[in-house]
Amino acid sequence: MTELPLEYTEKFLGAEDNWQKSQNVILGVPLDITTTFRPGTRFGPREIRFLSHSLELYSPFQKRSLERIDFADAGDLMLPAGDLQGSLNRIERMVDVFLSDSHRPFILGGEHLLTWPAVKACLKYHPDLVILVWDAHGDMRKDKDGYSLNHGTVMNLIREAVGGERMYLMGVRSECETGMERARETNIFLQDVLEPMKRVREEIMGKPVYFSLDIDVVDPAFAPGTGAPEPAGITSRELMSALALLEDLNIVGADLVEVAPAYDPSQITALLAARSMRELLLMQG
Ligand SMILES: [Mn+2]
Repeated sequence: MTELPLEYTEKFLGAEDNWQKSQNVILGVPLDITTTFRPGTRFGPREIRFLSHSLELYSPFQKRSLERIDFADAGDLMLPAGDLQGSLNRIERMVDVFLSDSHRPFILGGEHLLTWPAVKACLKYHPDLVILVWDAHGDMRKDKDGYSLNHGTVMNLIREAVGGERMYLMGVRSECETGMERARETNIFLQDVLEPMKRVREEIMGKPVYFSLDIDVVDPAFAPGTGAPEPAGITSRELMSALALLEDLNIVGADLVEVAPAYDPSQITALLAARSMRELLLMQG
């Protein structure tokens, strides 16, 4: 495992340490290289894990406890500092290692570009993969200052790989004009997440789904700790209601990205992220 070094961290609430024995695996991916505005997502995984310990193991809504969920925390994937392509390759290989042994990855980011190598690995095992994204931004730029690998191009990279018809983008309220033209080739829903999820749920039921939750889909009032906050987002209650609609979907991989603790002095963003991850994990029971 020297090629894919894992760093020991505090574990997520209720997680086992031996990921080889668990079907569901949390992986921290502190990628923080291409952020265009405020950096700092490399500290996201650590902060989300820390805040997870303020939550209950049990959810009165799902009537399930993390104690009875088969999941482990593999720690953080160590990334070669400053080496973007090397980092992306390592993320893809790690997700591949999980999927090749029937583990289901739940990634804590990190910036949104990490979704690209994670999806690439998933496509090897699930060529009919559906991409479900909740994000304030379309991330549909072709490039940023000439560079095609960026957290603002990630959904365009995926669109070019899988085609827009298998992508469902929800909660979008910010994108450049040409990016919006590309976004219209996907199933894009502006502003809202809950109503679109009610409409789309049956359509994607049974299909292998990669779910990507960018915390900035939530209004900055509830989730200020992120690199590129965008006003007029969904509430934390709407996020929980929308997450409940993921029940019984065939999620083969997921990530939760863009938590940047430096702008989160009250830690509510990391706490909301931890709560979201708890709900996702409880659904795997
Ligand atoms: Mn975003």
